[in-house]
Amino acid sequence: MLTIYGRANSSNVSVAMWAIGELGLPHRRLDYGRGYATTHTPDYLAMNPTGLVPTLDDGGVVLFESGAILRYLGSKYGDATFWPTDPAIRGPLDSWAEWGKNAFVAGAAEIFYEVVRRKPENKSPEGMRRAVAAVTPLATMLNARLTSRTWIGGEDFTFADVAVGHQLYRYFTISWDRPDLPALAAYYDRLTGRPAFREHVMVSYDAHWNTM
Ligand SMILES: N[C@@H](CCC(=O)N[C@@H](CS)C(=O)NCC(=O)O)C(=O)O
Repeated sequence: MLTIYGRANSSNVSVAMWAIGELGLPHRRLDYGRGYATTHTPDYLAMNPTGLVPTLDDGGVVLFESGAILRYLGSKYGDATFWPTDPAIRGPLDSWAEWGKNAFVAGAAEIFYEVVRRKPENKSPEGMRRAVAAVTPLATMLNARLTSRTWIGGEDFTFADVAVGHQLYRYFTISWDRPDLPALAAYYDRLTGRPAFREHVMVSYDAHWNTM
């Protein structure tokens, strides 16, 4: 039985939970993090010295960093489609996974902060312009990748889709003047057809309004 420590409304927790859902793994998730059980205890910090969520405990194997958790789950429990064993196939997918968890997350988070998290008194047209300028080239790059593909790798859904796609629920449901990127929009539609995406990624972000 896997244990995930982390609140369901965290996008990083959603990476771990979506992977768990796709792989059909028995698990329990404990509500830790902002608004729930504190992570600032010696016991939690011994598992995850960052004091952030998620943390995974798999029978005493303890990991933090959602990208590392995704790769651990893929390599231990994924089949050769979700987690290709051939480095020549997995490596290029991992480029997208790494980009998704770093560059795309950073750009998408800026928009989410501007629209949802910032208190009205901390919002500014300049902040919004900066956020749009940050995310638009990234979304455009993703759109180009998806123009001729069903999933990030091609015909098969893989770990790279989890690393890239987990930001898209917020990206497509917050209110902003999104660039017109049809392949990206179609990809998001396909993601919403996946039960594990609906359960673990399409989670209310109401608790995030006006928190910074
Ligand atoms: N790079 C880390 C970032 C983790 C992170 O920033 N987690 C946020 C939630 S998305 C957090 O723990 N926030 C504080 C809290 O909930 O107490 C990862 O990918 O796991």
